[in-house]
Amino acid sequence: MELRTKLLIGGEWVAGSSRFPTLNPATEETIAEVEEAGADEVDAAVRSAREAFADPKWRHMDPHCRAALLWRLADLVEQNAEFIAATETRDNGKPLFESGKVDIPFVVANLRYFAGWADKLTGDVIPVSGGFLNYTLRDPVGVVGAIVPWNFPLNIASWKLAPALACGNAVILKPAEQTPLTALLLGELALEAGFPPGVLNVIPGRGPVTGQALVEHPGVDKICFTGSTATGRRVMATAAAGPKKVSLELGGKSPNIVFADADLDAAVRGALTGIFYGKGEVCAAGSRLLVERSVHDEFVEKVAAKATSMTVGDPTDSKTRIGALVSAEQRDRVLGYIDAGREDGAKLVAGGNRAEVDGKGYFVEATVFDEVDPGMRIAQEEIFGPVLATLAFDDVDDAIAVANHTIYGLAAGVWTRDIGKAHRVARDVQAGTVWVNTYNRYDPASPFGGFKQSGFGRDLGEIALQEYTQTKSVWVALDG
Ligand code: TXE
Repeated sequence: MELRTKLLIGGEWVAGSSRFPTLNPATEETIAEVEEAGADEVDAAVRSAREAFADPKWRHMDPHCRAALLWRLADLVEQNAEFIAATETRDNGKPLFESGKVDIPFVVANLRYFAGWADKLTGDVIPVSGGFLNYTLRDPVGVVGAIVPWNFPLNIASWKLAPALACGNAVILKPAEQTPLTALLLGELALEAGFPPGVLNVIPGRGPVTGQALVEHPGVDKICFTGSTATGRRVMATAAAGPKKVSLELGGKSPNIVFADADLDAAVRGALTGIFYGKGEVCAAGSRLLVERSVHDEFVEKVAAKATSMTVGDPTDSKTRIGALVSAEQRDRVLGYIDAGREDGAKLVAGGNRAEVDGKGYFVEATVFDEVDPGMRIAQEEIFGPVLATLAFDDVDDAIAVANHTIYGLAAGVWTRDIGKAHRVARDVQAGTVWVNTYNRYDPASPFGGFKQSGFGRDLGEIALQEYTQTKSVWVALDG
C-alpha cells in the first residue's frame, strides 16, 4: 500500500478545494499534504452516497453478500495491518505496539463482528387486533455522516462504518484533520474489497469546514460523532435544522475507584494503564484515581514511582510506553492543565514537564497529582493527556458521591475483592461502562457510550444496529 492524499468520492480519488499538512507529532515533520473537502466536495460526496444508497446493487444486495464484503474488507485490513499500524503511529504519535497489537486487530475483529449481523437483522410479527397481519422491517437510515476524532483514528471509524455498512447504509467518513491517513487507506481497501462506488466515501478536512458542511447538508440522514462535548453540542444544534438523527460519544472524566481490600498490585497496574494507555488521549481514561483513605498514601506512592519510570519518547521504540501527544495544541492544552493543578494547590508527585526527543516532538511526562480536591479543574475537566488526579475517599457512599461529581459519565473502574461492594458501585455509578478489577477492556460485542454529558447512543454490540436502522411497521388486511 501507499499513502493516499486525495478524497475518495464515488469510487474515484479526487482533488479537494485546498490542502493541509498532516504531521508526525513525534518528529514534527510533515508526512503528507492532504486534500481538504470544501462545501462543493462535501456536496459531491453526499450526492454520490445518495446514488449508491438508492442503487439496487447496494439497496437490494443479498444481506449475506454485504456480510461477505465486510469480511473481505477485514481480511484486507489484516493483510495490510503492518503498514496501516505504522501509518497510524506516524500520524497520531501512539506507540507502535498500541497501533499494531490493539487498534488495527480491533478494526479487523469489529468488521467481522458486524459482518455477522448483516444477515440477522430481523423484524417482528406483532399480534395486533382485527383482521390484520402486522410486521416490522428494519430499513437502513440512508446516508450516514461519520465524524471521528484523532485518538483512535481507524478504530473509532470502524465503530461507525462497520454497523452502518452491515445495515445497508451509504457512509461518508470524515476523519480528524490531525489524523486523516488511515481512513484513506481503509477507503482504498473498501474499493478493493468490492463495495460499490459511493457506498463508502472518505473526505478529510477541518471540523468547521468539512465537518460543519457535512452536518448541515440536507442529503445526510444521520450523523454519528465522536469528539469533544463542546463540538458535540454544536453538531447537535446544527443537525436540529434538519432535523436529522444524531448519536454522540463525547468526553469523559472517568473515576477509577480503589478500595483498601483490593489486590493492590493489580490495582496499581490498572491505575497506570487506565490513565497512561494511549497517552491519556482516551475518552474513557481513568483520569480520576479515587483511593480509600487507609491505603491512599502507600498506593499513590507506588503509582507515582511507576509513572516516573515510564519511558516517554519515540513511538516506534518497543520500550516506549508514552508516545507523542497528537499536536502542539494538544500538548499545550495538557501543560496548561498541569499549571492549573499546581495553581489550585494539588501536589505534583510525578512528571509535570514537557519532553522532547532530539529537541522535537509533542511529548509530556507521565504526570500524577495527589491531594486533589473534587472541585479542582484537574478533577472536573477533561485533560486528554497523561495526567492523573488522585483523590481520597472514606467509604462506599463517599466513593460513589465523588465518582458521580462530574458532568461526564462515560466509564468507571472499581477495584475490590468484595463482590457486593463491586456490584453496588456498578449499580450506582453513573457511567456507560463499568470495569470491575480491570480497566480499558473493549470487545466489538459489548456496547460503549455515555451517560450525562458524555453523550447518547451506543457504539459496538448488537445495540449499535439501532443507530443505523429505522423500524417500518407494515399492515396487511387479511379479509379482502
Ligand atoms: O475535538 P473535536 P478537538 C476532547 C479532548 C480534547 C478536546 C479537543 O478533551 O482535548 O476534545 O479536541 C470534528 N462540525 N476530545 O478539538 O473538535 C473534527 O474535525 C462538525 C475527546 O480535536 O471534538 C474531528 O473530526 N465536525 C474525544 C472531530 O470533530 C467538527 C476525542 C473531533 O474534534 C466540527 C477527541 C464542527 N463544527 C477530542 N468541529 C473523545 N470523546 O474521545 C470539529 N469537528
